[in-house]
Amino acid sequence: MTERWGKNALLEQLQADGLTTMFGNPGTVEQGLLDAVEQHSGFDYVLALQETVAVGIADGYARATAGPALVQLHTGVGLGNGIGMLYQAMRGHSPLVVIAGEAGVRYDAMDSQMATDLVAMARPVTKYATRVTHPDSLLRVMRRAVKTAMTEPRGPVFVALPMDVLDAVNTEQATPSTIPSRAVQPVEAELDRAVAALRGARNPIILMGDGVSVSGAQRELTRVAEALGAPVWGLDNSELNMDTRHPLHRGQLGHMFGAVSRKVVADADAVLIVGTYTFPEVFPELANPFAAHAKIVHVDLDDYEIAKNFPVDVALVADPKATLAAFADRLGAPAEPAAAPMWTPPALTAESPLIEHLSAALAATAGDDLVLFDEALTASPGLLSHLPPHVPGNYFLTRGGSLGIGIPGAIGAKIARPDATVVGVTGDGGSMYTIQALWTAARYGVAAKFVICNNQRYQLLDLNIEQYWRDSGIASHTHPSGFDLTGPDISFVDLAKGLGVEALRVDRPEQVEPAVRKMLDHDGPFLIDLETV
Ligand SMILES: Cc1ncc(C[n+]2csc(CCOP(=O)(O)OP(=O)(O)O)c2C)c(N)n1
Ligand SMILES: [Mg+2]
Repeated sequence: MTERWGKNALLEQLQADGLTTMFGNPGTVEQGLLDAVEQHSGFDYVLALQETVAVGIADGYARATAGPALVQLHTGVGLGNGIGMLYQAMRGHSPLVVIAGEAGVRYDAMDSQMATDLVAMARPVTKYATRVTHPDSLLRVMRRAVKTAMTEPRGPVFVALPMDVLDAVNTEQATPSTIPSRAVQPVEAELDRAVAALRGARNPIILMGDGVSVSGAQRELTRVAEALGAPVWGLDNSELNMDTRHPLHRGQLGHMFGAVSRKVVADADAVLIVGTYTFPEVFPELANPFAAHAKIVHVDLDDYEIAKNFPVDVALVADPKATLAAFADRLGAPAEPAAAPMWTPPALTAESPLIEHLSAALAATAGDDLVLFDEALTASPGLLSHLPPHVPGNYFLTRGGSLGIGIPGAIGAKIARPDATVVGVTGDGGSMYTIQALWTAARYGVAAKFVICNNQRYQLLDLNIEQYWRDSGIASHTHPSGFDLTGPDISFVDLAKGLGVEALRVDRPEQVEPAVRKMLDHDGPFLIDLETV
């Protein structure tokens, strides 16, 4: 039996699981662990200056690798700062393995400085939250945490690590965590029932989400859509689940108002829901929006999400890839989807918004290895106008409704995929939640690129309140002053430079192309402050 300190055993365990990059922000109760990280070969510590940033970078890294990512936070105060970003990681099923230090189990009864119930804090924003209380179960608990994070449906996990547990002698053996396969296909009779419900529908529709991309089922989904002739809508859809240029791809249902989704699904006589819940909106319809005679088939690995709000006819807890392939075969779909989708970019004129010019310039300059981290919000349609997402793994949309992922997410993606061109696009509002992430990019030479869509306002809030006024019969009037970001001007160029990142302001169409070229040619992180007023 090998004897070493718990903190060293922990690093061996993390290494066995390939978790050798630690995104974090330290404090005194993690000093022993960080000391060990420095001395243990093969570990990288990536310092973030605020915990939201650490979680955001890890989230981008996990999304770009489709694997787990390790986050170290500083006890309750650090975990508290990370909670909002952890919420979006949980909604997005990111397998983040979050650890936080604590003074020690021996101090439990003292209720002294920094003491708090970390597990209770973490529980609502994680799939599993626990605390190691005995040195003999440190690695056992870590393996359970990694397994839980990585088992579909995936999600963030949290482990509190008291210092006296890490400083005790540990004799456990480090060994890779077991990740159960959930590549399960329903039995024949269930497949037949599902296909019978869908086949022959006159007005079928498909509602898809990220369960498709997690399972790598894009091709199978397209085969089924083509066989049924069903339009496909994205719901909990933040990655590339279907080529957005495909003629059957209809786009994204909004995340705000259930009335919008109701209109889309009301006339369908067959609905295939796959890899999403219904409906991921802030103000969803309370009444069942599906037609009474509609046949509903729901395929997901997350049993909790199936029939969560409305009954379905055929409910299959199953892997989308295997199941959709079986559907497609039964429906007689060819093995491959039809020929490459036809798509032509919209015309660009001097009057087009600058974000469309930027989209066109990026499309002309960057290749298919362009990875977009899209937190552009109201500028997102313009951003995608010449860059319709179509490569699996190269498009990441913000999720969970929590702002601030644009810059750190792009940094995490670039750390994960150093050879790709990674561009994070965010707003003047969204960027300011995590702007200090630029410092981390500069410090580690992470050559991600950033675009701030600067309209000097929280425009989405302006649009939403106008909708609220319309729905409530309230006459339009002055918007709340809290939606307005004019004065003082935020100088993103100065901010970026102050944090070590080169930057340019762009406010005229003719500046866009040279600025994009300069950004992509620059061999480090680079920021464009783009006027989008
Ligand atoms: C952490 C967090 N705080 C506040 C909000 C509320 N919120 C939603 S959209 C928005 C405005 C975003 O502004 P910006 O990023 O500039 O994009 P724009 O709406 O102007 O396109 C705000 C504040 C949120 N979603 N998340
Ligand atoms: Mg804005």
